[in-house]
Amino acid sequence: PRTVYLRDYTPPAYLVEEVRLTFRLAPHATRVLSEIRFRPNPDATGREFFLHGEQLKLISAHVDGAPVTPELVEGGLRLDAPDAPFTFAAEVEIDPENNTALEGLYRSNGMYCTQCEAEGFRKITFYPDRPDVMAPFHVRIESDQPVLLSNGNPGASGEGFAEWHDPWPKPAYLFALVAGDLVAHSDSFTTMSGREVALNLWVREADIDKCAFGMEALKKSMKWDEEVYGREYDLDVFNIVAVDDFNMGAMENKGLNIFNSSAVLASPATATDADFERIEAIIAHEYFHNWTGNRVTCRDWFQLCLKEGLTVFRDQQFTGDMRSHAVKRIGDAMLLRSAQFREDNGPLAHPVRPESFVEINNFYTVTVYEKGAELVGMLRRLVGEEGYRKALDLYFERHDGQAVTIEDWLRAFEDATGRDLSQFARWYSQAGTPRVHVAEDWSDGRYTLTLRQETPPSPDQPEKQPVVIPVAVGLLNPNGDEVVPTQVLELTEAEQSFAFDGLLARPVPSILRGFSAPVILKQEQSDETRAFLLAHDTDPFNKWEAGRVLARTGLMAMVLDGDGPHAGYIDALGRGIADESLDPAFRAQLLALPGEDELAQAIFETGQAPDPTAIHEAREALRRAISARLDDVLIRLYEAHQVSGPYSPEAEDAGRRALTNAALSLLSLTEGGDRARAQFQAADNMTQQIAALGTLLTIGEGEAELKAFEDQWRHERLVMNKWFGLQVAAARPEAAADTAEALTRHPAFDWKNPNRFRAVFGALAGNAAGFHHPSGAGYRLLADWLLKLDPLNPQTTARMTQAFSTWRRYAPERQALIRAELERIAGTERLSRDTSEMVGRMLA
Ligand code: HT7
Ligand code: ZN
Repeated sequence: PRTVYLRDYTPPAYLVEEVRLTFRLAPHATRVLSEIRFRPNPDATGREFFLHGEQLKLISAHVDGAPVTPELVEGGLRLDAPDAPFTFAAEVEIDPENNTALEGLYRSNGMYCTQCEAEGFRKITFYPDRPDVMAPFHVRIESDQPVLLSNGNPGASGEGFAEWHDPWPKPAYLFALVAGDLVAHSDSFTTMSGREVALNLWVREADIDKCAFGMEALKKSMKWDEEVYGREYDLDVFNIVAVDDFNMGAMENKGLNIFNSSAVLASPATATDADFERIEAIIAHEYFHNWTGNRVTCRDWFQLCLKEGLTVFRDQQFTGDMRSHAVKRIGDAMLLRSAQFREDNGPLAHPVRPESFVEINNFYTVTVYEKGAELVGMLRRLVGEEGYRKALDLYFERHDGQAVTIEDWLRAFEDATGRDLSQFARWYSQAGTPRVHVAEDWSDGRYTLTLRQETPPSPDQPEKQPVVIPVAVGLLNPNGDEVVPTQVLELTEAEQSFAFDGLLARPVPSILRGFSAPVILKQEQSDETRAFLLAHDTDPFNKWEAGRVLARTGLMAMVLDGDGPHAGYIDALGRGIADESLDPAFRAQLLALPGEDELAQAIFETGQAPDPTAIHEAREALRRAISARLDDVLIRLYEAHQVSGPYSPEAEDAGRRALTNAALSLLSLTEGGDRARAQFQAADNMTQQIAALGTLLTIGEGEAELKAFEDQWRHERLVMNKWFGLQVAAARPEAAADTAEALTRHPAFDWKNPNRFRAVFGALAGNAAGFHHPSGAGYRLLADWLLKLDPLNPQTTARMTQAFSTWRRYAPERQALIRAELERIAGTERLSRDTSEMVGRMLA
């Protein structure tokens, strides 16, 4: 397969003035008629007329009304085209029913829907399927399905047809069409200039009771984008459709967002607090793309972080504003460290702006999204809130209607703020997580912090240059009072010192406050200092971080040195969770121990091979010790923070439930399952019900409740995904693969549905000790199923191969087992381009 390089970019030979599409929908033989008005691009370097097209049956083609016979080549067609404006028309036939890859036009539960990002439009018709070709679209849909939707504003409609017009020029990846038997939850929004926008959330009739929350989230997002970014919506309607078969979370198609039903449907009985928060964030994310992605789009797919990093940053800000900034920041940092640092420090490492790809779908990664968002956050920290808003205003004003690059983005910041960002630009091109080493000096009343940065080599990048790292620092005196409030030190050199004068005593530093940069801090610190910061730090992130580091180092000592649980840590934790001045959601985060994968990576960083079994046992032993030593506090927390009254997914109640459920899970280790059983019986919402069930399964109980849960929810597919996943997640290490395998034989295991497949196999990969069990059964089972899925759905398969990406961390026996599975996958005939690229990179 061909590798595409950023350096090879050339502008399109022809631009599109306007597109007219007619869809005659039929399950196996949909006809797509296109009329595309082209004009030569004055900025092009060549005049070759090439249209992308895949899996299309060409029925006829015309240029300016005259029949033509294009040359059909791999990936599209070629034609001798005029060096002047002309209209190309084509009729093609496609087979949505047999489209199992869920890319292009496909069917889900009898409804027609599309997914075109990144390169799916070429499976719908012949077109220059590249994001720098933007055009207004007219669409006519002919079908007997009752609801017919496309992008933009509605036009004429009648028996068996509907027309849509999207006046805003857009790339083909934002095209969407939906046709199905759907009902709408409708509302409206009045924009800041007084325009009325009709809002509809389209779902299957049985799901109409799960729409209210998503609709509220949409209205909040529209208002927030006006207030915080000055961005107004620009069409008469905004439609969202829920679809069961979907490869990712949701898609921001212009005026017609398509959502994985798991990312939009929620009712108190069927969705957890975490689901509600995720749904609010995804609705916001897709809506925010209307400006950051749609009105201003990417020149090419290498610039993906231009829209994704920025839009993730915006949705993070939104969630912080709606809920708690501190709790959100901790959650984001946990995700970055667990998933992005893992990617950045392994064989799949790539820059936030990659320089080559074989299959672009493989680059919708945590690096592009989450590290991409961190880069926006750092820019904001460096230029300040006001400078950031000025830069964004300039970016929108300058580039509205354009397809642009990271250079354009950074230039808007430079021009708006006068700051030189040439060194900052390295963050976009250099892969790997920088390490920042801290050295301290205290003499004659002067405190000096010396920071040294280094970024380890990554694939294709042996040498790294220093980057600009904003390090937010505050200083506390020995009594725990803050003597130097937070200031941002700019680390630009390989090594740099920063002095603080006028201090009466040697201070305790609180470094990288708010997790001000996506780096790994290397700092010698005693457990006493960590406990001191856990008690006194005024920065909520670093307060939490102090507890996290205490837990992590204690756990590592248990695994590596055979230590017992550290009583000092448990006591400091007990004081933290009992502190009523702290938000319950924050205290729930204090109670969450580092995950097994995080510990594996931390041990690997010390130069040793992690043993997932030993890590699991140490973590369980620490949980039991916390349960035994803090049982009084935990019981008090559990009882005092119960939520009374009707369920609300808002942050305050959700925080109380997070705290009581964390306490419940720990308490059950010494108390047994009675408390959890009682909670399961009494639960009137999914958060309480599933937390109780998970607690029971983890202690080897809950068989009856598991059955009752299945009986209650067998007709709710989103809830059943939880039922499938929970059993695998809670399985003992030696039983995890068998549990997953048994579930694949359950009649409701619809493996072609990505949500169901991920429920079982995502949970298997997430059960670290189970997946890495020395028998190798977890590896074999996952590889078997990935090979089964690959011919049908390469995108989801390739994504899930990442479970194997950490293989080089482990001892030789485990490495050999994983390597054998990766080689088995790589050696399979007709493996998809997607999966082949992923396993190839992992084996390289
Ligand atoms: N921009 C979208 C990314 C995407 C996608 C979504 C659904 C299915 C396949 C997809 N491929 C790429 C989602 C987003 O970031 O908002
Ligand atoms: Zn996005």
